[in-house]
Amino acid sequence: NKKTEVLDQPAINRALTRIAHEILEKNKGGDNLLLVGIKTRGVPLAKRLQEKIKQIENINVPIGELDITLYRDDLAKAVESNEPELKNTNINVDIIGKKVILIDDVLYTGRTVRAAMDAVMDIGRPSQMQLAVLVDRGHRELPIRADYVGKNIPTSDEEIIVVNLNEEDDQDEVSIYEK
Ligand code: 3GP
Ligand code: 5GP
Ligand code: MG
Repeated sequence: NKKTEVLDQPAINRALTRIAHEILEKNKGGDNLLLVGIKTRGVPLAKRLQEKIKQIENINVPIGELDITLYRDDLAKAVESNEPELKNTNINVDIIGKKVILIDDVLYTGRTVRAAMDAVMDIGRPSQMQLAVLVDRGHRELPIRADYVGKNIPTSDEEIIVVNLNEEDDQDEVSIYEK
């Protein structure tokens, strides 16, 4: 059960500051952006990016949230057949024509993001979707990549990334655990 810290509080903050600048650079400002956090920890990350964009350009970018949970069939099925599915949506902004930036803590197989893209498309057609993640741990099973990455952390299947955020866990820390 070995643990290695990969990002401490200042490093997480710097990565998010950089991503906020990258979002503004790529989109030539904050017009028509909508930040959508994927629960649980994508939501506080979206709020932090919203705050940083406010500090940098003095604009208020709207945010929304999606709750996508790994769907587990009650009948004992193979683990591989479990697919993430939408549980709840809270987006009180018109999505049509918006540039939606999905935000999650960890990108792994890409299946959560695929479900999130479906959920957004069901609500309304955005002009674009982009993806920001704090950690990309590799092992994609779908052709999905992030536009903004806090840190690439190549992992083995035996390792998991633990993301602690102040809002949920009373500290900011990203670590690798060996199972
Ligand atoms: P999150 O809701 O903040 O994203 O999936 C529920 C929680 O379990 C996630 O928190 C995530 O941090 C944690 N987790 C750790 N390893 C895994 C994993 O391999 N898959 C999933 N889906 N979640 C994981
Ligand atoms: P994916 O659907 O890409 O396989 O997994 C992405 C989702 O699962 C993210 O919401 C993320 O929170 C969670 N996840 C997958 N692997 C890990 C991991 O190693 N650590 C953490 N903290 N979350 C993970
Ligand atoms: Mg997550």
